[in-house]
Order: sequence, then structure tokens, then C-alpha cells
Amino acid sequence: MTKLYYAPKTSAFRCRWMLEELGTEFELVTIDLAKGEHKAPEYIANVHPCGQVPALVVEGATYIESAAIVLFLADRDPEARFSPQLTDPARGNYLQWSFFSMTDLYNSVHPIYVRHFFGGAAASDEERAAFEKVVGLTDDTLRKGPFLLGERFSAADVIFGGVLVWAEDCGLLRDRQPQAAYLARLRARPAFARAHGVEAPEAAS
Ligand SMILES: N[C@@H](CCC(=O)N[C@@H](CS)C(=O)NCC(=O)O)C(=O)O
Repeated sequence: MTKLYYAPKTSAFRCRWMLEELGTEFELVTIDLAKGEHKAPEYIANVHPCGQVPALVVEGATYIESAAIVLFLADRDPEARFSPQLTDPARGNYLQWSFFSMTDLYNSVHPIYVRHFFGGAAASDEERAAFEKVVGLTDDTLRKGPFLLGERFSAADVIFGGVLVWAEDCGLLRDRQPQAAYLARLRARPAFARAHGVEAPEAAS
């Protein structure tokens, strides 16, 4: 059985969302970060060597790195068509937006999101400007939309959307268009809503 080590509001969300999009049967193991369950020696030894979430167990192997997990899951199920295949012309943009999301975009959002999460200061003007510059790179693509690859929803939207959710939560996104409308489209997906559920998915019971 596929197993996801997860905590709400973290990078593990994008993995849970991808699993829900794929309709994969999986066990959700919720790790209580406030209680330090991720720093337990057993967890570090057997699940995540850095004492973090997420970690995914598939067929006895354990994987870390949320975006790699999302891409891996999408590749494993080509019929779901969330991953353009190697010779598909959409493959370049797919990889571009996936990596962009976890590098430049993530770096412009994550420190502010973490501060917000722990009740710290809101984004400074410099931080807002940095976010604006980076997120603006997706303007033309999202204006055409409805998704990063056009009509086709893909795992790149899961990775990008996961970071945009943080940007919205910490007050960086506000109502910026076209990203806010795009995020509303993502939120309307049943799998997104299921991934936000506090209960383990039915499939896991
Ligand atoms: N690059 C990793 C980052 C993982 C990560 O930073 N996880 C955070 C939650 S978003 C965590 O477990 N933090 C607890 C800690 O580092 O002690 C990924 O994308 O999976």
C-alpha cells in the first residue's frame, strides 16, 4: 500500500493532492510537527533522514522531496495524462514550470510563509517586490490558461499551485490576476478539496 507521511499546510500537501488527482489508494500518516514527531529517532532512521515531511512509500521504497514525488507519481500513471511523455512537445514547459515553482517562486514565498505561520511580521516591501517580479513570469501563460500547459491540467499545476496557496495564505498574492483566478480554478477541483480534508481519505480506511 502506498503511504504518505504528511502534515497539513506543508510541502506534503502537493503530494497528497497529486495522489488524490490520480485516485490512488493510499494510507495517510499525519505527523504532528508541533509535538516533534518528525524528529523522533525512529522517524529519522526509517522514514526521512532530515526529519521532515513529506515522505512517500511505494512498493517498499521510501522517497523524499515533494516535487520529485509529484512528478514520480504522475509518471507512474501515464494513462492519467498528468505528465507529458518524453517526446511530447509540452514536456519542456512542464519541466520549466515545475522547477521554476520549487526554485525562484518557492524562494520568494517560503520565508514569508514560514514567518506568517509562526505569527511573525508580514512581507516587507522588498519581499513583495521580489515575489511580484518572479510570479509575473507566469502572467502570459496563465492569461491564456486555463492551466500552465493550456487546456491540459498537469502535475506542474500541482507543484505551482501548492506554492501559490502559500503565497495566498501569507498575504502575498492578494487578488493578483491572472494568478488568483487560476488558483480559484485549482481550488474548484474535487481532488484539491479532498487533499485539504482533515480526515484520511476513504481509500485509506
Ligand atoms: N525540499 C523539501 C522540503 C521539505 C520541508 O522543508 N518540509 C518542512 C515542512 S514544509 C518540514 O518538514 N519542516 C520541519 C523541519 O524541518 O523541522 C520538499 O520539498 O520535500
